[in-house]
Amino acid sequence: MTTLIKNGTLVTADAEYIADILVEDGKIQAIGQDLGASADQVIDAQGKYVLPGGVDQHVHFSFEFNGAKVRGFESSKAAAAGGTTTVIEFVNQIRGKGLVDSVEDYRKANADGVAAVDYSFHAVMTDPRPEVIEEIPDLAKAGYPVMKLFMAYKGMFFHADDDAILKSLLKAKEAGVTVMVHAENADAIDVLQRQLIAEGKTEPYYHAVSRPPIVEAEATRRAIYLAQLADAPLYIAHVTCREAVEEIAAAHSKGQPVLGETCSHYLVLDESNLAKPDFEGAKYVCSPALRTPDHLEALWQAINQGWLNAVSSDHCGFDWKVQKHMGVDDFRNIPNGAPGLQNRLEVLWTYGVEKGKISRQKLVDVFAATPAKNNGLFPRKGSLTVGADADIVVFDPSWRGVFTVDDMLHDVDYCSYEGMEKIGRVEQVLLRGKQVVKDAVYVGENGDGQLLQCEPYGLLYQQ
Ligand code: DUC
Ligand code: ZN
Ligand code: ZN
Repeated sequence: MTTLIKNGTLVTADAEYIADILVEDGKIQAIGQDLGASADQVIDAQGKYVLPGGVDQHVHFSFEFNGAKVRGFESSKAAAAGGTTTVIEFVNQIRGKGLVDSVEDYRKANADGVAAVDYSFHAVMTDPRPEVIEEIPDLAKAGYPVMKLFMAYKGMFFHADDDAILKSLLKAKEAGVTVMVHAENADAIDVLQRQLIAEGKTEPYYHAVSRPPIVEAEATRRAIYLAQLADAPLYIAHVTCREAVEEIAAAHSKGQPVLGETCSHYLVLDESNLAKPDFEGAKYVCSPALRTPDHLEALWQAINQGWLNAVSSDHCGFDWKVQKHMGVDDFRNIPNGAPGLQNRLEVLWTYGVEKGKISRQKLVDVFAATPAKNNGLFPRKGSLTVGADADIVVFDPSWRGVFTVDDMLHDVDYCSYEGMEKIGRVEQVLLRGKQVVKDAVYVGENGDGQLLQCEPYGLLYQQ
């Protein structure tokens, strides 16, 4: 089966040019002019942009919060519909089980044969016994070379203290495993939350008040110092504020291998969403919290500076009607997380490229190329090069409309960007050569995705 994508403007992380792409056996076979006159299928991309399929290095299909569980891998078709052809999911280590076994057992039961796009995992260490720390190098051998620790969430089983983080950093660097942290000061949040609840401040808006930028900045700085102590690279998940960016930038300027990501919602939504009436604000309860508008500009700048090298979705599919309402009397019980798997590219295009915040090359860089590098998947993923997987998006920049839940395939009863302007849309998507989006309609199926083997030390790839 051969497919020719002709007359499109190819956009990669470092170039833009008009060319045809010939796809054969799931790979990019050739890039050039006047290719494949006899291709089985032809997609005319005249007037459209042709991008590598996105790599979303931060999604949740198994996160649980006070017994509420997010939508699973069945909903990964939303990724394909939004131009993301690779997802990397966080899997909590099961107490009493090893890191690799926890991921493998979860994968077999939940992802294999179900995922609609290609996939891999980050192990979340929850049980830092000495033998678990010793096991960290096995993650690299198993193809899961980026692990995560939660500095936030005091009292929850996945919370990690400094002891676990330092030991992980020391062991991880031996094997090329990258440590990623969710950086928020769990004790400070707990104190502020108790105080607010005691004052009767129970509404969703107080979620943001209970975890201000400084709790993120403090944990970011602490993690950076621990990484310095261990002489190990460090990756900061979902950076949301100027203060945390400044910590990363300072470490970076000293030559310390510290980088981070931000997420689509932190770039375009702000804490005023949490104040929406009739409990609507609960839709926007995610952690770290949405910030005041001035922080958004700092994040765009950090992307352009390279301190934040990826934009993820942190997709977390809790519904509003039932699950978010668990916290109707106490914001602490609102499941943390917001859906966004399908929206990353169109948000970055509309509010990044169209508003002049980032170039098209930078969009491809943070949407596809660098998340692929971070996770040891480049150039197989995130690039338009001969021999790469034919994960390709044809994007129509002339489309105009709005984001709406009616278009979402994420199986949740709301869209985080409901009613917001949308410029451009994902029109065609190939996943390893198979067309999974045709004329903006999802035509793939669960099970189209394949497990990926990630190579260790993706983060240092970029130093
Ligand atoms: N924050 C979220 O908002 N959702 C999932 C996990 C997290 O830390
Ligand atoms: Zn997190
Ligand atoms: Zn997350």
